[in-house]
Amino acid sequence: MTKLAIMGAMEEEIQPLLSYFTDIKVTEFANNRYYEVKYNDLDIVVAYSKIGKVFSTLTAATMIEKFACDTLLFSGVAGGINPELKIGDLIVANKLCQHDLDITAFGHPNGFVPGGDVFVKTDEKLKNIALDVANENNIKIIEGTIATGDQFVANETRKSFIENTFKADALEMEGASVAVVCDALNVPCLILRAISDTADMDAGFNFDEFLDSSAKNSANFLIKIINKINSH
Ligand code: 3QA
Repeated sequence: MTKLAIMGAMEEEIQPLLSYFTDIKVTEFANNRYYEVKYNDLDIVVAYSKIGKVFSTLTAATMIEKFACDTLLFSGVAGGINPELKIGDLIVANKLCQHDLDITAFGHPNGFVPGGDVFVKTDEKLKNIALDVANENNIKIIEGTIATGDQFVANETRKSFIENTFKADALEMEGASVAVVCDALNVPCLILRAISDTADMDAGFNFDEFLDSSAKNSANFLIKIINKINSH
C-alpha cells in the first residue's frame, strides 16, 4: 500500500491541499508539523518545509525516513523562464538542478560537485500520470527543467544566467533538493509548480499578487493526480 508524502515550501502551498482532507492527525517533529490523513485507500503525510534547499531537504528526508512515505509529490509555485509559461500555468519537472551550487573556480561546471550530477531526474511514471491528467482534463502543462537555488530571483541578469547555463524553464527554491533526497533514497518523486511570476523586476510584486491563486492551481491539479494514483 502506498504512503504518499505531499510537500510544499510555504503554508499557502499546502493549505489548499489540506482543505480536501478531514480527520487530520498533527505530529510535531524537528521544528515542523506533519499532517497525517487517510484519503480513500491512501495514507498521506502532508507538510510544508519552509523556504529553501536546507529546510526542504530536512522535510523530504523526514517524510521518507521517519514517516515511511514511499512516494513524494511536491506542489507549489515557481518563477517562469520559458516564455510559453504564463502566470498560473503548470510545469512538471523532468529534471532539476541547483543553480547556485558553484565550485567553478576548480574548473567544474555550474551546479556540479564531485559525487553528484548537474541534473537529477524525476520519476518517469509519475510525470506521465501528470501529463495524462492534463490531457484528459484539457489543462495546459509544460514538461521541463527546473532550476533551484536559495535566492528569490527578481532580476533579468540572474534569470538569464539560469536560462543560459541550465536551459531551465522555471526556477524556484526547493525542487532540486527534494529530488536529490528522493533519488538517493529510491523514492519516486513528482515536482509540480504553477507560475506565480517571471523572475524579473516585477517578480516580488507579481508573487504577492498571484501566490494564492497559482498555489491553488497546482494543488487542484495535484489532487487529480492523487485520485489517479488512488485508482491504480
Ligand atoms: C519564495 C517562495 C519559495 O519557496 C520559492 C516561492 C516563485 N517565484 C520565485 C522566484 N525566485 C525563486 N523562487 C520562486 N517559491 C519565497 S520569497 C517570499 C516570501 O514571503 C517559488 C518561487 N522568482 C514571505 C513573507 O515575507
